[in-house]
Amino acid sequence: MKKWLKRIGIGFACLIMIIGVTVFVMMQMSKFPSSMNMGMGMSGNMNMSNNVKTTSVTSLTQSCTNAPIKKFTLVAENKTIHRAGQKIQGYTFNGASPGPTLVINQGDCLEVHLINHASVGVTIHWHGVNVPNADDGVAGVTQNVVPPKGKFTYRFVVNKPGTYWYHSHQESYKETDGGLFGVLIVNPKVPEVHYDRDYVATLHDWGKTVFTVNDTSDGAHFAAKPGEFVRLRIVNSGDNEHDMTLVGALFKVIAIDANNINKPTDISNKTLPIAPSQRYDIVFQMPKTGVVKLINVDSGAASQFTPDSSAENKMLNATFGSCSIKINTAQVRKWKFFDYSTYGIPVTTADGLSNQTQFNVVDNIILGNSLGFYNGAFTMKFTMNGKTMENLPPLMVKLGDKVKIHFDNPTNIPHAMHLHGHDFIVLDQNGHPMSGSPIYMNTVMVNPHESVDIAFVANNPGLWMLHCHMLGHAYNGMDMAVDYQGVTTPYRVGSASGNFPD
Ligand SMILES: [Cu+2]
Repeated sequence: MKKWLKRIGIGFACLIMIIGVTVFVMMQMSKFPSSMNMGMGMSGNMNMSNNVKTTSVTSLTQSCTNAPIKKFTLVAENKTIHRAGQKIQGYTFNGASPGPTLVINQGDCLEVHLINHASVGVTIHWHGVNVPNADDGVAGVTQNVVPPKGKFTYRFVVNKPGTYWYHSHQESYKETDGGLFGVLIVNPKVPEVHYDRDYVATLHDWGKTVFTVNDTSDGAHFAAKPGEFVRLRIVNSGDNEHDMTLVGALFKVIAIDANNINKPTDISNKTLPIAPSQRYDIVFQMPKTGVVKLINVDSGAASQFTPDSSAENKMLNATFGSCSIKINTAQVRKWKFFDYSTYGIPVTTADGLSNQTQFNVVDNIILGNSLGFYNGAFTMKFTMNGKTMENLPPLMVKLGDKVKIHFDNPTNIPHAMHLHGHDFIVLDQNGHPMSGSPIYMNTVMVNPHESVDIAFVANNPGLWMLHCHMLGHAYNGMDMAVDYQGVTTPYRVGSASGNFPD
């Protein structure tokens, strides 16, 4: 009997020891110290020479003098969102998800009053807009998180027309995925393309089984008459690539990520692989039969939901016009992917970037993943050059630098790499230079076992994030900073401030 008690005692002591060690290890492995200067990276920036003038992100704002001011109010709230028969505990702007589509004109000053009625801190990041740094909406880098009952005003001029979107950049894997996003349309001063109808299709993932176009999981419907030209702005606000194809009409891809394609040609029987956070603007003419369908033929997460892989995922479909159309989905699934590297016609770029440019900053980033303790759990960590965000030094640049980044993905997991504050040009894929229109993006997909070279001109001083827009990957480590020399931030990331940008 005593022997048994002794054994139980030893067992109990061992158990306590194991729990103690686990808690200690998890504390050591938590992502952030209680306060971290993320803008400067963990390595700090102490070797900055004394004669470099410092500028705080708080002063990197923009005057709206002479620009027409367009005012909007966005109220963030907790809300139960009903999709596909499920009740999702999510968040809304102005009671809806997506939030309101904000429409302004090129050259307008966008003034947005964020009012936070949600139970969590919120910010707004203006995805794809090259905002002044103070308006970038990254909690702990460009501002403090707006707490429950708090307010914040974003104010900046938008000079480039196109399709953009906005979303929270505080715990974005919860808040953006949970509904805090909407679309921003900037109309050009001089019309660039003719269209009679202007529609938005926002593709969103609600967990692994529910998908929506705008606010519906039953397939969206848009009115359009035979012969009319339709501009469709496809925005992927979700965490997965979505493979979309148009059936019933030829179409042109006129812009990717609000960057116009030079001389786009007609496309048929091709599938658009739309990466998380990307925007594809397409234009098509309604046929005489009066019906066109945008259908989803994902080979990724959405198709795993589709019980029969020869069928399309109807949640992510949209119909234009009112007749019915019979689609041989098995056939459509065989269509090739649209290849932006050969689309359109080459032309000299406004910023002068090309494969011939002499770059004065060159960086190589190897995307990876490994198992380990992170965010207080044993999980898959996502890394750049083997490191997670708190250990990644920033890429330091100065105004006017010509910067080239080589992304290499030797893994089986795709990554959608997003740079804040700049448009970057895609120079090369897997060692093959681009042969069509210059392609500028805000997010580039780096597929498994592929490499991509991008480049940008450092023309927007600040502290900018470079991260995977598969927000679960960003949450698990795949973030770093591109920092302009001399720019500092008074904000901190971590539990002391409550700022958690991803
Ligand atoms: Cu990723």
